[in-house]
Amino acid sequence: MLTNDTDPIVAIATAPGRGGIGVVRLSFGRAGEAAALEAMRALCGQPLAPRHASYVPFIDGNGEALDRGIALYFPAPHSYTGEHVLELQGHGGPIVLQLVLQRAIEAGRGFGIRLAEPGEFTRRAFLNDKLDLAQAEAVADLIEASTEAAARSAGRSLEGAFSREIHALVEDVITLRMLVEATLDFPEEEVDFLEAADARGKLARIRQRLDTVLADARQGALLREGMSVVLAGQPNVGKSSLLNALAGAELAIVTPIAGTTRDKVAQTIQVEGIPLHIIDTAGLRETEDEVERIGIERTWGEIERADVVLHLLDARAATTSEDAAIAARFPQGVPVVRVLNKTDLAGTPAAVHEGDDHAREVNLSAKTGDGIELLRGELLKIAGWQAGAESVYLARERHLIALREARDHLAFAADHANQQSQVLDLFAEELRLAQDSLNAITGEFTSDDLLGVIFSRFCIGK
Ligand SMILES: Nc1nc2c(ncn2[C@@H]2O[C@H](COP(=O)(O)OP(=O)(O)OP(=O)(O)O)[C@@H](O)[C@H]2O)c(=O)[nH]1
Ligand SMILES: [Mg+2]
Repeated sequence: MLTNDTDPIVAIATAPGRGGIGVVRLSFGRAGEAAALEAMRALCGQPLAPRHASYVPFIDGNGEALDRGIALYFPAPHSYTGEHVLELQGHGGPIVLQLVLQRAIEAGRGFGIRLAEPGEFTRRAFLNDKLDLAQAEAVADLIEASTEAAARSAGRSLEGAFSREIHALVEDVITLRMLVEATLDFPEEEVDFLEAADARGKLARIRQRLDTVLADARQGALLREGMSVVLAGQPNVGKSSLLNALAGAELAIVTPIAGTTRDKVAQTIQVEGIPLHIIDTAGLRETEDEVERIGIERTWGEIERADVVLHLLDARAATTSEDAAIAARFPQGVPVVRVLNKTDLAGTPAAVHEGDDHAREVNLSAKTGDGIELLRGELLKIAGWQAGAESVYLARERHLIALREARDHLAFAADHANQQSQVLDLFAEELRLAQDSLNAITGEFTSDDLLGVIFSRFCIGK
């Protein structure tokens, strides 16, 4: 849907449900100050001093108080959206907030107010240069953060840490581009140019810097998205026991009966702030049982989608042809960790090592918990997590894609610079493309479609 970015808008800004305080927010768009004054008179019975907390009744059409609370008026441009904004902080009940909202719509009919769409306040903040696109996304990520690490790194992005890195990279690319473009006008100097201006050295430093940003951003994306870890193996090897051990709760049913788990059981756990989506599945074997067969089909479906597969085996038994057949069906390119479970029965110590085929192997006991730490460590390693990385900022898949694009363009530029017949205009073109990719992150040049996608995922009122 096409939004008009200048309409006056209103929404309940606090979460649905009951709470101490509930906020109704109005942003007046093109209707501006006149509309703000009209709304203040209609809703609060008086004009309000800018940025002062006024304790007033919120009144209905008959002058009766619906609620009483704090009203705040933020004249443009010093507001969240950059427009004239009125905030009514009343009591946090769903009905009373609905009444205040309806009253705001009624009072704003004259100047065309409408309900805000999801993320529309933040979209305006972006359009009015209050936030860049990466910061606007960080607002949503901060609200959605499910771990402390994710919240802290979203906070850093919102403060502009990520955007500053991107801007610094763009600045460096621009400086190099200016050098090149200037030389393009004097073709006879082309050959000397790369030497004289240390263009190759400059490019190499930019590429190095970009790699660091990309590594940090990858960590950030991990904090946001997490990793799905599928437990697979023959019946009775202890998959459900391992899920329970990792989660620290009796989530899945554990019995000595082979074929206990039929349907998948999933639980998200946090390891060093990284969400790991652990999925316990039906044991893999030939079966006549219709229900179990469907469960096994689903197991394979989960394995196809996994970021990591934990192949569980019994530490007491030699690897069987069934185990080999299971391993052969694992999808290419997905990391697999072999977990040799029940070390307490096998009488072997907990350990982690590399198997004959270079796959990682962890010996542990889901029952005693011995070795579970080693498995957590392996999972973090696969995730590429660097412990103690303080500077991580929350990033999204979109940012990673743009950073990788920029990295590739810079690599092409380096190729051009290193060829015998240095093709300066191609060198310049790759730099320009790299700059475009970086700019897309902060939203300097971003299509309307992308904005629509990004902001529609926000909650209403934000
Ligand atoms: N001693 C010991 N017993 C274990 C261990 N892990 C699992 N078990 C036992 O092995 C049996 C099977 O465990 P489950 O966790 O249900 O195995 P599963 O792989 O989920 O089995 P299915 O759901 O049938 O595929 C249960 O009796 C568990 O108590 C372990 O580390 N040590
Ligand atoms: Mg099970």
